[in-house]
Amino acid sequence: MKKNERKDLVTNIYTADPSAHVFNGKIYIYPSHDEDLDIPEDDDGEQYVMKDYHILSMDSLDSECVDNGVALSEDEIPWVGRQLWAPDAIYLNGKYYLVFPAKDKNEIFRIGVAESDSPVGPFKPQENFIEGSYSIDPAVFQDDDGRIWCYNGGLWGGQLEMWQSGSFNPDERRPEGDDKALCALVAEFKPSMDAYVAAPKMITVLDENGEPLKASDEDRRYFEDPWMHKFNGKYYFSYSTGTTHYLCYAEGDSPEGPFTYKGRIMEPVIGWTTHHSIVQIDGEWYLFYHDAKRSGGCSHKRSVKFTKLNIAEDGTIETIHPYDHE
Ligand code: FUB
Repeated sequence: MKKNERKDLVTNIYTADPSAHVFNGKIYIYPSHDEDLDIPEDDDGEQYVMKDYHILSMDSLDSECVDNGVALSEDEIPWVGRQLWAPDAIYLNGKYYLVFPAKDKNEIFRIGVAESDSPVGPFKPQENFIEGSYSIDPAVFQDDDGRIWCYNGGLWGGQLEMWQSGSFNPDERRPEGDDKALCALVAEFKPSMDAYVAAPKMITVLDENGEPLKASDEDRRYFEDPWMHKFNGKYYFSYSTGTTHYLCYAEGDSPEGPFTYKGRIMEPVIGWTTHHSIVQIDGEWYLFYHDAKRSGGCSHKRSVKFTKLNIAEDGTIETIHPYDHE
C-alpha cells in the first residue's frame, strides 16, 4: 500500500466529497469543507453547513497532503445564499475552473463556476449561476473530442425531485415503488465555461434486461455523487446509492448514456454519505472517497482519503471493502 493509502489525507480540518485530478504531474483534490459544528441531522442536509473551499495537493501519492487554505468563500460569490457543497474542477486553455453547487438567495441549489490561474486558487466567481442549472454535486468530464460534460444531481436535500415538472416545486412527490428512478442530469458546457449548450437532460441506468432501474431498487438506483471515467473507449458512470450507502457503476457507449448497471465499487463507509472520484495516476487507477471515522461517525464531519482501484481489461471494477485492511 502507498504511505497515505486509506488514511485521512488532512486532519487540520474536516473535508468531504473529493474530486481528484492530476494537473502538471501533481495531484489536486477539490473537496467540500465540513464545518466542525454540532448541528442535528435531517433529510434536507441542514447539517452540511459549508462556507468555503480549501484545495488539497500532493506531489505524489506517497507525499504529505497540503491544505492550500481558503480558495473561495461564500461571501465572495454574488449569487450564493449558503451551503457550498461538493465541487469539481477542470483545466482548460490555461485556466482552472472550480465548478460548485450552492443554494442561491431563494434557497434553490444551482451550479456555479469560478476561475483561477492556479489549481489551488484563489478562484474568482462568475456573477451568476449557470443559467438552467439546478441541484447538486457537479462532476465535469472532458471527452477525447474536447467536449465538456457536466453530470450533477442529488435526491432529498439535493432537490432533484423538486424539478420533475420542469420548474421548481418544493412539494413535488418523491418517485416510489415501480416508478422509474430519477438519475443524474447531464449537460454540455460551452468551452467558455459560463453557460450550458442546452438544458440538462436526465440520464438513465438500465438493469440487466434493458429496463430502467426503479425507485424501489435502492441498492442500485442513483441518489447523488455522479462521476465519469472512460476506459478502453467505454464510458463508466459511477454514483452513490444514498440510502443504502453503496458506490455503484454502470457502463455505456456515449457520455450521455444510457448506461447499464454493472456492480458495486465500494461497500458502505462509516457515516451516512459516501462520495467519490476515480482518477488515473502514473498508469494506475485510484478511488478518492471520504468517511466519518475520525469524528466517531458524525455524518457531517468527514475526511477524504484514497485507495487503489483494480479495473480488469473488460472494465469490471473489483469491489472495495473499505476496512478490510484493519
Ligand atoms: O457534502 C454535502 C453532500 O453530502 C454532498 O453534496 C453529497 O454528495 C453528500 O456527500
